[in-house]
Order: sequence, then structure tokens, then C-alpha cells
Amino acid sequence: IIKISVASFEKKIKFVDNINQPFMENYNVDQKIQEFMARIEAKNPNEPEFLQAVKEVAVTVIPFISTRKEYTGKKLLERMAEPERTIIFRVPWVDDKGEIQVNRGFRIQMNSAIGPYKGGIRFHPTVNLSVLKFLAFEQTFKNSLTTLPMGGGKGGADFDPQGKSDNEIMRFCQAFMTEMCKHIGPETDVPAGDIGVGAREIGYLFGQYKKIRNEFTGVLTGKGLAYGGSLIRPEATGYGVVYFAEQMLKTIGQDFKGKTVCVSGFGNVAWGVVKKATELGGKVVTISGPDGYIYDKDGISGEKIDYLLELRASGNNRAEDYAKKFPSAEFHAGKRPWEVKCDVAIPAATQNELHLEDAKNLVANGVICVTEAANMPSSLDAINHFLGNKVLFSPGKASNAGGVATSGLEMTQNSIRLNWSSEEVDARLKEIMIGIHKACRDYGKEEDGYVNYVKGANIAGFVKVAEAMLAQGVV
Ligand code: 2IT
Repeated sequence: IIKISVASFEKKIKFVDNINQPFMENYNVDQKIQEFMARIEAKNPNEPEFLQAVKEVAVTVIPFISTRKEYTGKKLLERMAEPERTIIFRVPWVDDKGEIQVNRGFRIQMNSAIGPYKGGIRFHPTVNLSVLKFLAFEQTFKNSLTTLPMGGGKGGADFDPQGKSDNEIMRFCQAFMTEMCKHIGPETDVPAGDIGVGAREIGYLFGQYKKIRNEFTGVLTGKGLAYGGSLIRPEATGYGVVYFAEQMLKTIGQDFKGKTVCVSGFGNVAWGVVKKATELGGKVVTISGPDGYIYDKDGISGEKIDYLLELRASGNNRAEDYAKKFPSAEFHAGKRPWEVKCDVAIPAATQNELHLEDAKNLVANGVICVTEAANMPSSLDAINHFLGNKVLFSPGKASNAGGVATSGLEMTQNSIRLNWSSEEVDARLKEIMIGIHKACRDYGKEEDGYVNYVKGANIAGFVKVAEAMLAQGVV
């Protein structure tokens, strides 16, 4: 028995060695991608979102690796696709009726090569290992793109905040942090918000961390201004997306003025997008919720933008309420906004909300720029349709990096124990987004001048993490 297993072990090593053979001229890139993905799939069955995120990176980064001697044969991407640590824990709590509830909590510590793990916490019933691993994997590349010293992480729970009382939210956050506080810290892992986790939840999480650890530190970002939060952090993701889209438009000599913009979602990110796109002269005509989308022919501006915050805070998850409040709007039940003719499309809801059919609709209707605001909102075939039609298209890991970048700025302010003005934070945010855009262009520009932002973002994100990993050895 021992003999057989040693033989098969040797065989396996040989097989793996062949795949990562050193740089050479007739390196078969397509085969490398297929073999790489086969290994990742075998290791991570039943994780479709994670495999989707890895594949998008593999098809752009493996060809790049094949041209760089220093990166071949080092299993860099394979190491990046294996979390450094995965923590899965029970979150028991008592609801308002006195009934015991049990949720599952997670923290994926994906990669710490360039800084402490950094990434949001998501509370949503769809949360599972696959979703959080895809988010943590994307976060590693995104955080690298910001140029700030942050590794990649993500966490959350399959907890549904909808319909929960404030006390229930507090008890859940405390129960979640009671376990998570053992694994995080300002120099180790710094969580923040994501879907279902906003300023209120961050407050409760911070309070519990401080109580248990007896430390007042910048262990979380997205904090309230009274206890170490940063100005502009709530707006940052959406503003950053629009700053990025502005740069994309600039490459073809255009800007937001007079452009019709379709946005999906109505959460924190969509709010920031609508606010900044409107400020720059765009007309945002849609938002959406799980129930359908709103078409407002007059544009979502002024008090309607403030109403988005109310809508989100209501916890009802119903976009339809907007149409009840503003008669200029139509509600389209059960549909996504991508059937509406627009110049710029900004998916800002959640993963896999824009499929091939939607991409076909957008392209047929003359869309010129698609800037992702959510994490992985477009399916792979939708992305390929945009790229194939030479539409300006940027992946969330590049265009939504302003959120985590501003979290990085919050960490800096916490460390130096100072608070910057909103002008200062906004200026830094804008500079970072312009820098990310440039990095994407540098690595993603094709022979005909078209910028493949997917390729650019993946390679630029990869290079910094790869350099750090090479320098630090096999750890
Ligand atoms: O997806 C994201 O980048 C976030 N949810 C923000 C993460 C952060 O640490 O600010």
C-alpha cells in the first residue's frame, strides 16, 4: 500500500512540475490555463463563484506569466488561489422572541503578502464559502491596485438583516465579533462593511471588539466620524467608480456631460455613483432592487438622491417604493435595468447581475462604457461580449477600488491619530483612481489602441503581490 501511494505521489509531483516548466518559446498557454483551471476545479468543487473569479484572472495572467521568466514555475497564481487561512465559525444569538438562532460566520484570510488582510464583511442569506472566497480573491488584486499596503480578505455570515430589529442586529454583530475578534487586529486583519454591513453594524462590531480586547484601535474601517472614521468613506466607492469611468471616457475624448447613465442597485455604492455622476453632468435614469428596476425619465437628482439613503435604511429591499414616492418614475417588476438605452452602464448591485443577454441589449442600444461598481456583476460571457465589441469595460476590482482605498486612508489617519478634511481625502481618492486607470492602461493596451481593462487590472494587481511573494519565499 505504501509503495502505491508513494508512486502516485511521485506521479503527481511530476505532473505538477511539467505544468510549471520554466519559460521557453513553445510554452502552450491555452494548455497551461486549462491544466491550471482543472486543478483549481478539482480542489474547489461546488464553488462556482470562486471558480469564475479565478478563471477571469487565469486567462489574462497566465499568458503574461509565460512571457516573464521570473514568474514562471513559481506557482504564484496557484498560491494566490489558496487562502492563507479560512475561518468558519458558529454564530449563535437570541432573537426578540427569545428563540435561539444559529448562523454561520466566515473570515477568509486570502493573502497577506503586501499588508494585513483587508476586506469587507457581508451579511446576506446568499453568503457561503464560494461567494466569500471569490470576494477575497478579487480583493487581493483590488487592494494591490490601490498601491496601499493592504492584503486581501473577506468575511461575513449567512445572516439576513432584512426585517431584523435594531436590537437583533446588535446582538448578532456582538455574537459575530465574539469569535472574529480572536483572528483580527489592526496589524493582522482589518475588516470593513459590504452588503448588509454599514455604519450601524460597524459600530456594534467595533464596540464588541473594544470590549473584549480592551483596545481602541483601527481594527475596522467604515467607522463613524466620532470614533475614528474617515470623511468621504461612505461616498468613496461610488465616487471612485465615477472618477474611474471619467478616465475611461476621456480615452475617447468624452465625459459625463449629457450622458444617459443606467445604474443598478440602490445601496451605498449606487448612491455614491448616482451622486457623483449627476454632479458631473450625467443623467442617471435607473436604479434597481431585488424586486425590479426603476426608470426615472427625469433623472435621479436632488432630493431623489437623498431618498436613496432612506430607501436603504428602511431595510425593505424594495426599489418599488421609489416609484410610489416620485411619480416621474416607472417600476418594472422582476426585470433588470439593462434593457434601457444608455451611454454608460454601471452595475452596482451584486455578483452575476449582468448576463450575456443583458450585454447584448446594452451593446445593441449603443452603450459606450460599462464600469463595474459591484464585485463581479458581469458573467464571463457578458464580459467577453463587451470586449469583443470594443466597448470600454472595466472590472469591479479596478473601478470599485476607491472604497477599500479610502479604508486604507482611514487606517493611515488612525495610525497617525489625525483626521483629514473631506477635500484632502477626496483628492487622494481621485489620485488613486487615476493611478489605477493608468496601471490598467499600461498593462491592458492592445495593438489597435483598445484598452482591455480586465487584462490590465489583473496583471497590474498580480505583479505587486507576486513580487512580494517571491521576495518572502515559500511561506
Ligand atoms: O468590496 C470591497 O472592496 C469592500 N467591501 C470594501 C472593503 C474595505 O475594506 O473597505
